[in-house]
Amino acid sequence: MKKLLTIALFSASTLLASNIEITDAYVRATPPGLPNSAAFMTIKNTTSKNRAVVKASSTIAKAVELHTHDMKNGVMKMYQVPQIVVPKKETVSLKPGGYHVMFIGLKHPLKSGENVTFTLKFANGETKTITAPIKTVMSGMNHKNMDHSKMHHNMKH
Ligand SMILES: [Cu+2]
Repeated sequence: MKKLLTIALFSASTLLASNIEITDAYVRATPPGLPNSAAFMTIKNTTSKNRAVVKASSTIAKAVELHTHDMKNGVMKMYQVPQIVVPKKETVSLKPGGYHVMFIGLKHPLKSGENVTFTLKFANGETKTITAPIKTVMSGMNHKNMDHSKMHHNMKH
């Protein structure tokens, strides 16, 4: 456990050194049998050049892809994108319903409280290895519970 923490701290300091800062990274926990998951994070580009994530990789899944969501004919669809651009001096958020790093064909279920390590590759050849915690993200919420006051109430528990 101590070794893991050291590695996490080391990679955090490495991230700061290169003017691309990755924060708030987490990976969605999966119930047994669900073969896919996704990672979300904030990517800040403090340089004066546009940067782009062009590839993601990890040993936890058979394939790792860069994805986004978009409305098509009134339906939210998820699809692969060739890159995620982080414009100079800007921040891009990878979040549910938007850009995400998709893990396809997980080798085992992702349990809340554990970590996932994955690597992002940028267009300039730079790579970032991130160790992110696995978190339970509310999903598949029953439509009957979409009333906001009820939702708020449910979230307190
Ligand atoms: Cu996806």
